[in-house]
Amino acid sequence: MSDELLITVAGVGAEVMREQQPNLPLLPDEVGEEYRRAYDAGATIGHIHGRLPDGKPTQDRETFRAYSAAIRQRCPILQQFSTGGAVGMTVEERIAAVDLKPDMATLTLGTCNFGDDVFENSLPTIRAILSRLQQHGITPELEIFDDGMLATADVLFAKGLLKPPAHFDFVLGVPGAAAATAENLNHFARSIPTGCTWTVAGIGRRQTAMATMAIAMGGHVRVGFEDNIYYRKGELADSNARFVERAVRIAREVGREPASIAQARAILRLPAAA
Ligand code: KMH
Ligand code: ZN
Repeated sequence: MSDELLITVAGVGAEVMREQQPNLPLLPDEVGEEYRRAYDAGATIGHIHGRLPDGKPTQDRETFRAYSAAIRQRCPILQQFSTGGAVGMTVEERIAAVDLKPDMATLTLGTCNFGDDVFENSLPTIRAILSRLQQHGITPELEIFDDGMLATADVLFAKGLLKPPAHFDFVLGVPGAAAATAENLNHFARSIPTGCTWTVAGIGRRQTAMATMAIAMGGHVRVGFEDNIYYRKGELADSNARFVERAVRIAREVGREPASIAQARAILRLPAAA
């Protein structure tokens, strides 16, 4: 376990709309400012989805290029592109921007229900995304929404397609996938190979409880509008940074400091910055 805490800000997502969360950033400068505020508050990884100005989700390369530049202009937060995109997107759409060579990109290790929809990640889809990431030398973050996805990780490790240690993100609380419970978090954290690191993304009102458990267990934390729009019951968060600030306060109470960018690179086994 590292004492330093990785905090990922997932500030945009593909599902939440302005009608639900008026502070959702959509334009590049809005995204840049929002991620800069989150970085100033202690976040070291920015998980990025694309949106058109009207809020429609997109994985278009030019949108990612503009977001990436707007963030980079303002702060050195590590950039992690989503390859999950939004449900229903084709694999080619989902990976269209990875040739921009972000610091990391997500790789979901299985199909699951996603509310009324299905988030499709068959083995051929996983292999196609992984191969594109490897072609560009991009470190994947392995997204685990359900127990079976841990078994898929084992298969990929056994076949040598992935090499431990890897970094996992346990996304707990999506309707139709694994619930955000202490039992599931403990089970997931114990199921990954020795030396691997992990983050938890608790969905909805379980975000803070899951983050608190992860902080105590030696894991890492993801917060932001993609997963949760309320600061507390009935109160919309006025920015993603509020969630980061709260994670930092909780971490400091148990003796953990937010990681610096250099520490985050070391924890994630990313190459040192050029
Ligand atoms: N929007 C979800 C369907 C990822 O970023 O890699 C998928 C997702 C996962 O958000
Ligand atoms: Zn995402």
